[in-house]
Amino acid sequence: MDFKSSFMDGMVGVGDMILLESLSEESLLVNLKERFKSDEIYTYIGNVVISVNPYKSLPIYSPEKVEEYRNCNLYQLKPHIYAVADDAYQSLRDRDRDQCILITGESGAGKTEASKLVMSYVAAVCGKGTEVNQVKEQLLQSNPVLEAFGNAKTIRNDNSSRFGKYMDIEFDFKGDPMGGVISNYLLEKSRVVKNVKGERNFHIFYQLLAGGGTELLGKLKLVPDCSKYNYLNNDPSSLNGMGDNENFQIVKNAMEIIGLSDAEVTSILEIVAVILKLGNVEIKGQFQANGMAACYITDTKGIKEIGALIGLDSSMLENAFSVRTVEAKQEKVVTTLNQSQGIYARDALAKNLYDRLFSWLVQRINESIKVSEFQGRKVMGVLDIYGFEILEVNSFEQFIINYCNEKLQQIFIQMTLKEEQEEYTREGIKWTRIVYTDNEVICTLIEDNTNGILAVLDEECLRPGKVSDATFLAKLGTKFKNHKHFQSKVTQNDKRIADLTLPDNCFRIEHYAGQVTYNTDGFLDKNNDLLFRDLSQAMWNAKHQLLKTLFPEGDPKNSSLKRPPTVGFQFRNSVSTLMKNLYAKNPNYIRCLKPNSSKKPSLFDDVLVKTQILYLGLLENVKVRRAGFAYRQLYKPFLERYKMISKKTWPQWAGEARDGVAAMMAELGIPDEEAALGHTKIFIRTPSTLFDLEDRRRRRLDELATLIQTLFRGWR
Ligand code: AD9
Ligand code: MG
Repeated sequence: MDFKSSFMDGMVGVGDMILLESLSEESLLVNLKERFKSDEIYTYIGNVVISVNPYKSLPIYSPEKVEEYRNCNLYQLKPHIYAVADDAYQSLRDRDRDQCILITGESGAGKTEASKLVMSYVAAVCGKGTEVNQVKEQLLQSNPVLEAFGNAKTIRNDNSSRFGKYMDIEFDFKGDPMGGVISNYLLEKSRVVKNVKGERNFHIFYQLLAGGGTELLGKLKLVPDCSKYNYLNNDPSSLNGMGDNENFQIVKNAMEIIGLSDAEVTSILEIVAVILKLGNVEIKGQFQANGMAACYITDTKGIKEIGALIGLDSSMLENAFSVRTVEAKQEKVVTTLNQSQGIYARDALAKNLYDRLFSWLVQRINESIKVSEFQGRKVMGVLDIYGFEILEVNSFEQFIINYCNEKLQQIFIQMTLKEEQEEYTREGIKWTRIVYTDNEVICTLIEDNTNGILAVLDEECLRPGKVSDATFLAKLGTKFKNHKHFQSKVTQNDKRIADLTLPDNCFRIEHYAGQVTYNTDGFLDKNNDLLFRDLSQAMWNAKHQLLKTLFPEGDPKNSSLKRPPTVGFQFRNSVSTLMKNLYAKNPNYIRCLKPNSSKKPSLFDDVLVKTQILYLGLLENVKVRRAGFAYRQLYKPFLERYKMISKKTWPQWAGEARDGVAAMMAELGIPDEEAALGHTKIFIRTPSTLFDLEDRRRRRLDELATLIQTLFRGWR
């Protein structure tokens, strides 16, 4: 066993990759693989924890494990997510520093599981007592509810989060949890109306049908059979083994714990039922006597059931699916919708209903778990947000998701550097500037207020006249034709760039994580996200209280309300708020890796993992940590480990640990610039110096063992 393996006793591979001897993407990969094969799924880069999804249950999350990691020093035990959670919690409680836990990684890498492990660890180690326990229960039970409504089975993950989530857990001065606040980001609402082979709609639809029971389903006029609903994917392979019935009971129980009343739960489920029924409303096309295309609803039974559920005359709804009223210069102009416009209106309503219901649910949970201002408030924020996505066809959603990841990478680099700098300052060590790859130029390309891609998109959405995805793309082409991270084929003057393999309707961005080609079809529509006014007015007219509150713009009093901000604009603003929020806290990172694409245990796909190492910027991360000082340790444990290699400190050093370490370094001839002495820690610049210390230690231990054996033989 060489140094690398023995540094932390009983360790497979290197537990902290800062100490890898040779540094390359390949060496990180080999190390992670070696550890994964022995079920060591956690590995550090300094205080960042890398987690490789085991796809099987490991015996490492027991209450005994929680006890082991409680109040331990990050480096005393094997790398574990609990160690990071504990470090964050201790720092919050004892050093009064707000914390954030940033969890990143691609779909299926284990972010949501990681966030739950952190939450359950913190819940296990923080305060006790009936009231505190109730708060903990509510915070934890928000997970199954939000997962039921916000997660779905996808090809990549059976329980994929289709929204971004940031949760602030609030503690009092003693470190007891008081409550929390959840923020949600951009739900993938297109899933409500779109079937993809092998994927499902949001879990709640199937859960309700499987677990609702005769009485409830009877009231909602639903049948317990997914195949009867057009919005549900009926591919049997996607339905098996999901435990929908059991999960529905769990979700109902969780809603009760959170404090939702029976009436509220019924209201929520009524809206879920309405959405299922909307999917079955069949819209056909016809021509009117004047030759204009129009549409009509073939079977009015479904629409009557919807009307009955929400307390609305179904003719109003029928009307909203077949005409559109536009007000121009105080005059109302009514136009008929053709079949595809009618279908579009129906689907738009279903998507909007679901999206608004989801946001309402988050707000409702917040009402239950929020606490009024109190003194000594400390916060731990947990971020579980969609990872970087490169799909076969990348659309507006991927653009937004990847922009968010670009920002997270930026903040990751900035905060790692900031943290390094702060630690050096705290310890009184001379600061050395670190060279690193900056992705600011890509962030600016996307988000710049006037010249970014999102700004151009908004400009196109708000511009009167003939605008389309194509005019948007052409504008981008002209604006960024010389940008080194942007490529497209067509410019405004329709000058084609011949040597590009890009399709005409696409642009490409060179992200920090790799190239992504975005198809602009639907960009304007998705960014606008407009709901025909006839639909929102119909919804507002319903007697169903919850439904009514979801459509405030349907109130005639609000009809002069300004156009709602675009999706891109809102997202950019919420990301900016999030970044400010994170920046003010002490960061803790969990970076999740997915070992294979088939969700199988014990399978490690080298190519797949290497891609993730690359785009998570792990090598960059190690380099940044190593650029200043690769290794640091408190004086006492350092002296304990190495005291045998110096005559001055062996067998015992009587004075201060710091002086002992200084004496040892002087005796070994290690220069100041290689080993800097801070106020509480020693900082070692290059790993080879540490390897050398470790070699000396091992040789010395061998000598001592031989000596003891000789003595022992002598005695016999
Ligand atoms: V997505 O971007 O929301 O699609 P996540 O959140 O990164 O994705 P998730 O946490 O849902 O992935 O993990 C996917 C699946 O991997 C889980 O449902 C578990 O079956 C499995 N998993 C993840 N982490 C662990 C773990 N620590 N131990 C065992 C795990 N299984
Ligand atoms: Mg998730």
